[in-house]
Amino acid sequence: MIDCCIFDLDGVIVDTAKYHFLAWKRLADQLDIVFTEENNELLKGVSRVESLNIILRLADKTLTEEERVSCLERKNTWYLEYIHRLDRSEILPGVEKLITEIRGRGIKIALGSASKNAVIILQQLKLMDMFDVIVDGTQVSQAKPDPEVFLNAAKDVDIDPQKCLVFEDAVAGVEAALNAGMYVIGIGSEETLHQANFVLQDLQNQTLDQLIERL
Ligand code: B16
Ligand code: MG
Repeated sequence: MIDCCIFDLDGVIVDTAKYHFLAWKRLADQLDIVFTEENNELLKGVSRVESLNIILRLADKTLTEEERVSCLERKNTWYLEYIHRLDRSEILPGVEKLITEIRGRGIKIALGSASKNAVIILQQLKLMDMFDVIVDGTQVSQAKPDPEVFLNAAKDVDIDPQKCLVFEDAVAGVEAALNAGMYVIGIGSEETLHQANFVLQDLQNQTLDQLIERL
């Protein structure tokens, strides 16, 4: 029934949202925009460019194209300072065990992330070898909830979308998986991710058989 598992990165494999927040907050402070952790929820699964748009809209602020590019560069430089300090202790509970089990059963594993920093993050976590295919923000033109990122992953491993299972923490990501015709397990709160086949708080103590049984 499932021949490929596709993992989102931020919020599923590692909690980088806190580093995105610190970097966006630093930028917002420079721009005199109030930006809270609650606002940060709006940025989950959303591309870097669209994240900046959301922050600017919060304060009804417009920037020139040149200023926007400079903001995006500054934010990413600060974000990368945190990412370069990431290590394996930050892999979220249960993730590595589940991925190891899936690989052991000969099921394909892909990454489907909006992040343009996905490869650096996987390298820091020493998880690169676990993935048959990596599709990230450097390779897609349409952001989630468009299904492009997940459909490309399925195509690259040559598996029918209907036999793919996606793990996602963002509403836009859950919608992207459903738009791709895939199964999706939400990681996070039932309240926000209710469109998923089902929702788990995290991947701790989960086996693939238990998950498939609930789909
Ligand atoms: P970057 P995911 C997404 O990753 C994050 O959830 C989102 O908050 C971030 O803005 C986006 O990546 C772009 O990240 O600035 O590194 O290119 O959850 O799709 O793995
Ligand atoms: Mg995510």
